[in-house]
Amino acid sequence: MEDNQEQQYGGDQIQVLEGLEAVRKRPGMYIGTTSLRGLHHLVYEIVDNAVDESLAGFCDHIDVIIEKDNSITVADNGRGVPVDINHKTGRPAIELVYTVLHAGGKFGGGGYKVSGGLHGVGGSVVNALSESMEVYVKRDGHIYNQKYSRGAILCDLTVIGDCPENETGTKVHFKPDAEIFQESQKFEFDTLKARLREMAFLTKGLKIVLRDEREGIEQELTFHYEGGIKEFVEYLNKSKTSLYDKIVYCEGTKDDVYVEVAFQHNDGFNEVVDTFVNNIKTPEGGMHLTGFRNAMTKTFNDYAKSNKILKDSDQPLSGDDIREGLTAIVSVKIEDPQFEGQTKQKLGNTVARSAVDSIVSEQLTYFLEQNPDIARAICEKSILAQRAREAARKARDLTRRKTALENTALPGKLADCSDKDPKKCEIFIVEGDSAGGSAKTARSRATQAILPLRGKILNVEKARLDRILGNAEIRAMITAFGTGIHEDFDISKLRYNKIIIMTDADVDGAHIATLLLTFFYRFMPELIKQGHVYLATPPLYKVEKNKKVWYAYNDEELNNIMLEIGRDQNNKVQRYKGLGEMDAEQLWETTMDPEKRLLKQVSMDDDDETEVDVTFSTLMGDKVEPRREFIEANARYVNNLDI
Ligand code: 28G
Repeated sequence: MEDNQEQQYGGDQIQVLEGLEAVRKRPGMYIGTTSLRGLHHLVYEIVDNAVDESLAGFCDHIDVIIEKDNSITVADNGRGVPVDINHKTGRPAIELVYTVLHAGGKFGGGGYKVSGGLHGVGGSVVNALSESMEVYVKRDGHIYNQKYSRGAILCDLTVIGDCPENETGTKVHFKPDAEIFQESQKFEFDTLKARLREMAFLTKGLKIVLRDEREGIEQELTFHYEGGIKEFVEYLNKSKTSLYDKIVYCEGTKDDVYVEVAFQHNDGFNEVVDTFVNNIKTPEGGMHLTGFRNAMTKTFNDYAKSNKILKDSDQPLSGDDIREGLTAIVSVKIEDPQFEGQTKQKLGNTVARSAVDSIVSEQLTYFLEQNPDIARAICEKSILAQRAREAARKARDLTRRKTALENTALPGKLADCSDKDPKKCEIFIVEGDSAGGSAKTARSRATQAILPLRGKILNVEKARLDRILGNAEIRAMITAFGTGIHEDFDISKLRYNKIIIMTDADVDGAHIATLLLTFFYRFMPELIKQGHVYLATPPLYKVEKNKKVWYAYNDEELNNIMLEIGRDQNNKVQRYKGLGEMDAEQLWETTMDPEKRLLKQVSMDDDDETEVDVTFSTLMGDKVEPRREFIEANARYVNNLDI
């Protein structure tokens, strides 16, 4: 047997399989990108297959291990990939799974991956992009193994041992190919954590264990939610005060679409509705979301009318009114999902709309009848929202810049730039009038605008729309940016290519920056997603020696400077406490001059959105305990802000 294999797979006989050659040539077509994101995608492809085995009803445990050498092991306790000989090809079924490129990948090649009980198509793609991959299967009392490398088969499927008959499962170990993933081959625990947690929420009863074995950073987390998406909603609302105790839950199958919806209102004002198709997030929504919204609007209006909470002569509640403070998960499983829209992240199947609409309408109507207190609480909150929305509409009209002729002036405190080409322009949002003054003097007038803010801006996590839009600082920003907010948002109207937050390098400054980011995230998230938002980094120290000046942006830099120039009693080290301590010239030189300054770009993509939402509501919401936990858990990231 051994000899035989040597003959078959020795040296020059090893060849990359046709099809997998294409994957190595154009990896982007199959995993989107070869950046860090693509690297993590390999793990999801393999885990998806294990989750499919769980959805088929045969697996309730998945282990995901980041090994010491940054390779990955995934193991499940499912039936084990079939090992019997496929009659058409004369090869074991498992070999085909890992060496034949299956039709349709998520990122090209026509058609889309169908997860949800059908076993994904990613095994061969991961093989193609791994310097080594081994698969182990326990089935029929045997342990089988086959090895691959860069899309080639290294040996035939071999029985390497025995096990009890009732022990079954699949284990895949792979090491991503450094030739492909040139940017980095280091897995990030937190990135895997977020996606695996989401997977576990979406697959009730499934236990996923994530373990990091790397030296010095060993850790392990278990995700296991018997309540599934009900617990997902609970998790999203954990930093918020819920309006009622229960989680509303609807589930059913119609026209072969399996529908699951869970929601709960909180006493806040934001709407968080995350939608999924076959466990894949659909950031742009689509038919399932439309069906959900229709059902909510119709059912609550019907209820409010028939229970005399709304009179016939009253304005009906709008969808937005009913969804104020709503946290919801909509998850559908469908045989042949059609993805549409610019980024192919929007569900197109109309059958999903009618399925979600009818299942939610029917079960929600019943729920409201059974829970009149909850029904009333939601209706009353919606009516308050309706009134606030009317007031906000009036306030908002003030923030809409009309045409130049109509003379809705830019805010008085804004020192605008003279160049009218937004691509060349930037705006500094500056903490405090005095720093604002220096910035105005220092700036390059043609392309840099300055908007000073007085004190702390309003915390938008804790205020309703009418109050937020009544706030002068917030109105000034909206008018200055030009884009409008929420559904009025139009990126093509953006008046500055860069929006730069410039605050003191201390705790208050960090707080103000967080308040501003919260506002941008809730009202104009595209500004962040499209990379228009930046943080200025003023220096922490100024060092002077013999009339020469150095600036240090952190303690390490300060040390380096001191080493370079030598410690000497003529050295003068000044610690900047705030922007106000710098004169205009220093501010320009250290923080504003595009040639010398250091800007940090604030980034977020759709993958991060759930976590970003939880983070903002934890940091800015009204519950103290989750915030304390968060700060304790993340304290290592905060570097001595207030020495
Ligand atoms: C540990 C890492 C990832 C998997 C299974 C189980 C079956 C399977 C996987 O079938 C589809 C191919 C050829 C029939 C299905 C076992 C039916 C009966 C399976 C995994 C079905 C592949 N018994 N577990 N694939 N075909 N776990 N975990 O990949 O004929 S993949």
